[in-house]
Amino acid sequence: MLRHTLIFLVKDKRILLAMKKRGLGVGFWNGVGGKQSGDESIRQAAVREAKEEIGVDVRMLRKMAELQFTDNQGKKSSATVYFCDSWTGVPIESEEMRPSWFNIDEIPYEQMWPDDRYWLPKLLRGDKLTCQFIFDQDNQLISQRIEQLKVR
Ligand code: 6OG
Repeated sequence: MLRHTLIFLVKDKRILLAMKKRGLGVGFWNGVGGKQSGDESIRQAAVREAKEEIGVDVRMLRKMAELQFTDNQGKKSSATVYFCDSWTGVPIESEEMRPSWFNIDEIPYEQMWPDDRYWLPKLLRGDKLTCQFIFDQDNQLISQRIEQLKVR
């Protein structure tokens, strides 16, 4: 299964989203992240992607959610979601992503993956979740299941 990472920098009621400039999810605001590769752990992948995509060194990742996606072919992928409130460096644009700060009550869900509106508000209230989403051929959400995260 393809495993992805997602990190959201979160501080003082603001959240850092980044506009995906190419590839999967182009045109959507999202956390920063990408595919786990080689023999790295999922946390190592998350750290590496944050550096590559917005130039920051993240510290103290808080695991907030485990998302599972199934596409219309039945193919499954996952995303492990972390919040981070401690990092060094200033987020900068890369070839892949353009970062921008948003107030947590002004998150542009209409320009994000359609699943995000169901789990991100809960994470921002402190919930830790396990979620399953099924998409149809037009990338519309056709099924969802959201539970409290059990395994850490
Ligand atoms: P690269 O292809 O750039 O990684 N991703 C999703 N994020 C959300 N919020 N919802 C989805 O619903 C997603 N599917 C994929 C994971 C792609 C990035 O896009 C995220 C990765 O961070 C289906 O390596």
